[in-house]
Amino acid sequence: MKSQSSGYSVLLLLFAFTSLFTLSSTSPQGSYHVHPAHVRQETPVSTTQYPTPAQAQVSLNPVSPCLNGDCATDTPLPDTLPCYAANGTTFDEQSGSTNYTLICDIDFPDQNIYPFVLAGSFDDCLAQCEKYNAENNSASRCAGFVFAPERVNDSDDCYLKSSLNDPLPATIHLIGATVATPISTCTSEKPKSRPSRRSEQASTSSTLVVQEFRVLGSSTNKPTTQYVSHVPATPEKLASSVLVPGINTDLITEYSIAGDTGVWYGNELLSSPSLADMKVVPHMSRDGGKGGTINGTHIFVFCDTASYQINTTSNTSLMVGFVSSSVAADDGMKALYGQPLDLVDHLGEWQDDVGRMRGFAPMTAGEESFNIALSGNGYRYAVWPESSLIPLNGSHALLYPSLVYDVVDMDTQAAVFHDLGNSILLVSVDPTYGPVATRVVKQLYQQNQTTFGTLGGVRSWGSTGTGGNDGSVYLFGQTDHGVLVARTTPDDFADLSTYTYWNGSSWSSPMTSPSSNATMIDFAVEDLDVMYVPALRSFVMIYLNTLADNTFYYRYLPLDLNVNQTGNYVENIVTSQWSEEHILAKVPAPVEGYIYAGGMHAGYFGDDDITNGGWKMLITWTEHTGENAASPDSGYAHKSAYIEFGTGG
Ligand SMILES: *[C@@H]1O[C@H](CO)[C@@H](O)[C@H](O)[C@H]1NC(C)=O
Ligand SMILES: *[C@@H]1O[C@H](CO)[C@@H](O)[C@H](O)[C@H]1NC(C)=O
Ligand SMILES: *[C@@H]1O[C@H](CO)[C@@H](O)[C@H](O)[C@H]1NC(C)=O
Ligand SMILES: *[C@@H]1O[C@H](CO)[C@@H](O)[C@H](O)[C@H]1NC(C)=O
Ligand SMILES: *[C@@H]1O[C@H](CO)[C@@H](O)[C@H](O)[C@H]1NC(C)=O
Ligand SMILES: *[C@@H]1O[C@H](CO)[C@@H](O)[C@H](O)[C@H]1NC(C)=O
Ligand SMILES: *[C@@H]1O[C@H](CO)[C@@H](O)[C@H](O)[C@H]1NC(C)=O
Ligand SMILES: *[C@@H]1O[C@H](CO)[C@@H](O)[C@H](O)[C@H]1NC(C)=O
Ligand SMILES: *[C@@H]1O[C@H](CO)[C@@H](O)[C@H](O)[C@H]1NC(C)=O
Ligand SMILES: *[C@@H]1O[C@H](CO)[C@@H](O)[C@H](O)[C@H]1NC(C)=O
Ligand SMILES: *[C@@H]1O[C@H](CO)[C@@H](O)[C@H](O)[C@H]1NC(C)=O
Ligand SMILES: CC(=O)N[C@H]1CO[C@H](CO)[C@@H](O)[C@@H]1O
Repeated sequence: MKSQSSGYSVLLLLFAFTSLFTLSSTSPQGSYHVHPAHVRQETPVSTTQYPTPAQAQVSLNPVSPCLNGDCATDTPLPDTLPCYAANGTTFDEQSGSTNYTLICDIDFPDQNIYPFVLAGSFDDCLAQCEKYNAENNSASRCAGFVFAPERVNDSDDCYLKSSLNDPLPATIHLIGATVATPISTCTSEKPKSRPSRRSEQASTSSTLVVQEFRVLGSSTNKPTTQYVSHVPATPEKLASSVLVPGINTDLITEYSIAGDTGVWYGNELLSSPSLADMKVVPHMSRDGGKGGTINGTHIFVFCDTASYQINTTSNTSLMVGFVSSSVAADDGMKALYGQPLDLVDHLGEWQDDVGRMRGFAPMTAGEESFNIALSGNGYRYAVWPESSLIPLNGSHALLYPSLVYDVVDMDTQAAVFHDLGNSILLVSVDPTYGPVATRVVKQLYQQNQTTFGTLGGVRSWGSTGTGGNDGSVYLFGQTDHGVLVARTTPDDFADLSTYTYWNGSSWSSPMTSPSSNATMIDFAVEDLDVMYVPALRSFVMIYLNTLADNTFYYRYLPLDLNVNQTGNYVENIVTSQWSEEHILAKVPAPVEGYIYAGGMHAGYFGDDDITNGGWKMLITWTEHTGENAASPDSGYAHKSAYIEFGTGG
């Protein structure tokens, strides 16, 4: 099982730059003067070692397969291109090994690998970045670079960047390029472009402000010490003719759900299950971790999850299980006391007493059989829940996990993810066995379609009020230039023909094209939550942009919107004007990479929660620890923070 490694391979587009201030004030043209601030970074800033094969695949991966038909065509190299033409485009570097995204006139201060590099051209600067990575691929990475064409052949015209935090506008002309970097299996849709800086004024004098932001720390995993003693269903073995590499969507749509996948919550095979002790308490390493609240249970849903058996006598670890999704629930409400979350894996998650998991999202027999036969060779189907829970009613919520065909090059560990649309999970909580998902639709949207729902959605409660079964369900569709919105009803969400799409003026049946400009917001986001905030009588969105800048942002609709809770109040998200962008929280930069899978955990603070009339909000995200997945710190850290809002004048 190759697993945790491919867990490392989604790329993100990053950016590169140098502070203009530093550039212009400390590196006058023709001078070899070196500012102390630069000297500080003379040696590569990060010397993190990648201890496992899984993590060693931090190599430049090819940019994602062309999704949704929005592939950039190869662009001429930008030395001669005007910046506005190059801004944000992706190009295939001549070597054919790496795709870059160009960003003009933006800098990332204080993250230079060297004080500066002399380069004869943009191409040369790019080549130095590649050379650095070729030679130093187990130590720090060149995440991108900026080139100052006006200083060409001066000493300080090329700056290699070890990371891409805090992008700032530059005050001299810079052409930067950012390389694709592996990040998370949880992110099958890659960031593709920078957000527009269009600023929209709220049409109100009141503003929403952040009064407090406190990082709580890394969540701990507490697996149960018991499991449901049952004989697992024997996996179906398909004919060898279908167990061959290559996309075959019949494996998704034409087979029933495999009996040994999905959380065990009781079935006809075992009328009186008995609980038995686990022989070992497995160690977990897992990606993602957004969630939400169902009738008082706070659940967290993860993507690729490995479980390990740690032998403390021999000091060895053995991966015993690997599933493309798993689930845990809050234990003890620690965030109420300002502490990191404790998460517990429930009884129904275990296949056996040594810690093999059944997975959260049920797999079809086609997907399962294929993975058993071919995942060792680098081919597998994955079902990745990536959004926060979309409330459905008082007992259920929805998730629209993406369906992905993952191909890993077993030599380089480079992974390519083929987006195969999405699926629908109906999620509830079994009092004994824990959170459980039913895969009510095997494949909803298909390859090359906008996967409405995978980015999340928002519930519009009807006349029976919060938790009822009327009203509408709004679903977000991620594109490289913004977010489209679809709508369906709580009765008909499993029937794609009931979905209508916002086309800029009304809800109409034909699916909006991925290039449609009828967006709720006209910039790309990596993660998004939109919620109604009763205390404001308005809506708030929180999101991570595609700049990998370790920052949560928020926007809101005019406060005291004339929303009528019993009307179609959520429609305001496409008809009203969102405010300009505000910073919700700047998260300390992780040891490695940057934060992702950032979301709001709706309802954590009960009546004080922002979604229930209060001002408090729990946010969570995931980052890489730089550690071995089997180590006590695991490969991923799921973190949380407490936010308190207020209003300003
Ligand atoms: C670069 O991106 C383009 C368009 O997305 C794609 O066709 C090409 O194969 C990519 N090149 C590499 C080396 O990944
Ligand atoms: C490039 O894009 C950034 C961000 O949108 C913008 O600030 C900058 O002015 C653009 N540069 C050019 C030359 O168009
Ligand atoms: C910069 O230097 C390179 C090699 O030294 C040379 O080929 C190139 O013509 C120079 N460029 C300019 C603009 O002087
Ligand atoms: C742990 O390792 C020791 C020493 O190699 C071995 O004797 C023991 O059987 C192992 N325990 C398990 C549970 O595998
Ligand atoms: C176990 O292995 C780790 C890493 O190889 C080492 O740092 C640690 O000291 C070892 N512990 C024991 C008890 O041997
Ligand atoms: C919510 O949970 C309680 C038990 O804690 C249960 O009595 C109630 O029926 C549940 N509500 C719904 C809508 O399922
Ligand atoms: C919520 O919706 C699900 C799916 O339609 C349904 O099975 C369940 O009974 C509903 N729960 C309530 C409390 O109405
Ligand atoms: C999606 O697009 C790719 C590339 O254009 C194409 O090869 C494939 O057949 C398309 N798939 C579907 C289901 O339309
Ligand atoms: C949106 O849909 C409505 C109703 O189907 C139609 O009349 C209108 O022309 C559409 N607008 C656009 C911009 O497509
Ligand atoms: C969206 O807007 C862009 C820029 O104005 C334009 O090039 C594009 O054609 C528009 N897309 C559609 C589907 O109208
Ligand atoms: C909201 O709408 C309902 C139904 O249209 C109406 O009966 C009610 O008076 C409205 N409430 C407010 C506060 O406008
Ligand atoms: C090409 C390049 O920049 N290589 C560097 C790799 O790292 C060592 C030190 O760790 C530098 O000395 C090399 O110059």
